[in-house]
Amino acid sequence: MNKNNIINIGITVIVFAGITGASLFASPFHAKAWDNVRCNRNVTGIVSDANTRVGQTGYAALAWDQNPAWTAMIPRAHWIWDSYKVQNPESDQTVFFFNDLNVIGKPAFGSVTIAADNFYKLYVNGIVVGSELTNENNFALETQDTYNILPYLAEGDNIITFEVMNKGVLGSTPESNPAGLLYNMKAVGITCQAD
Ligand SMILES: [Ca+2]
Ligand SMILES: [Ca+2]
Repeated sequence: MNKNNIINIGITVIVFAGITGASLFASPFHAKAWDNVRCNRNVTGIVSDANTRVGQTGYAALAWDQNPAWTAMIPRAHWIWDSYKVQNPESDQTVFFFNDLNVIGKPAFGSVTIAADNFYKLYVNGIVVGSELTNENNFALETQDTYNILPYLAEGDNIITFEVMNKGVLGSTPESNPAGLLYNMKAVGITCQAD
């Protein structure tokens, strides 16, 4: 509820919403707003799993994740790909993954942590905010990456795109040359309202 307190020589008159002090009292009275503003911190957190979209219509598969070199760690996230195991490990393959990051209120924080086998580009609302296109190892704890995406976030839904490339290796198998994406993304939005 909106409250305007009018203070005059020790007498306090409370004027409720819908009646303005200025219209009721002439000078020397002054209407002053004393509204309490209450703000909420709205946290959104999403990890990679089978709800991540792939291509135009599909959804990600939980990927074969038994490669001992995959030491990247993102709590609650699952390794995903467009199939359980790589179909053609001898050929380069690029897969586009999509997810929505909803920011409730004014963006105040945003981050994405990503691990990938092998290369990747990270987009927020169509803008590249990070990539690793030369070092093929992005699947270890030491080589996973975290990006500040706050400057690219808008209030409401934001589209996060992961373009991930598995590097083809001649003579390899799905087990010796696996592919995968592991991520989390977090956002905080601030909403405020007057009591
Ligand atoms: Ca990296
Ligand atoms: Ca690979």
